[in-house]
Amino acid sequence: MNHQIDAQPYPLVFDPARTALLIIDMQRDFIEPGGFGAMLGNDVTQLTRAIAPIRSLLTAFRQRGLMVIHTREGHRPDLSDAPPSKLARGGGPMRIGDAGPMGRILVRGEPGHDIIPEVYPLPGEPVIDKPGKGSFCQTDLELILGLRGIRTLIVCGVTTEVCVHTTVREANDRGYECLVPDDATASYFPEFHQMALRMVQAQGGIFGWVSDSARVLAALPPVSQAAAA
Ligand code: TIU
Repeated sequence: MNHQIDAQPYPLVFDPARTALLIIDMQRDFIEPGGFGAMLGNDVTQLTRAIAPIRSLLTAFRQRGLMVIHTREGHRPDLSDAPPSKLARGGGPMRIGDAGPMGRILVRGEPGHDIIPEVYPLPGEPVIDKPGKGSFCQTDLELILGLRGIRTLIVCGVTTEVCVHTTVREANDRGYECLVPDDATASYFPEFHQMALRMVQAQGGIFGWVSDSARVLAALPPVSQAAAA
């Protein structure tokens, strides 16, 4: 059954059963001091604003039995999947793979690579480990979405102009309809956040739609109706 989210540049019509909440990289390495985000010289406190809205969406999707997918950016411990160009970036004394206060930076299995407790995945919720910024590059995300018949993605997480934006662009080119809730995404640079969301909705929705968590929540079916569907 179709529902409608109040969004820009125009309302998004969607079928909840064919919609997934895609939560991008809510990892300690980006959100807490001492991780990859801080290593790049960023003020990580800028990202905390997205936690509560994401948690609301996550709770609502879980209550209705709708699909939830989490992603994590990171690399194998031997860094064999990390391009030398990526390893060389950053400019500071620390590099991906170096030991920091939350373990080796951006390495799978390390404490900093894990998702923050507030939005931690439940068993049965797919977690996509991705080596790059986009969630489709060298992952099985498209296979998982296809098997569930997903056509619409509510994309939230961090950071707006990097991994969220790259994922929305990749998804849009693959035919998925993407909506980004403004308050459920965040950037180390508020002005980049704003511009990134303007880019999504510009030109008649060149990459997708922009809305906010309250409007997404208002458009979801009642819990009982979703459970019965
Ligand atoms: N640096 C930055 O803004 N973001 C990333 O490196 N990865 C993600 O956005 N997840």
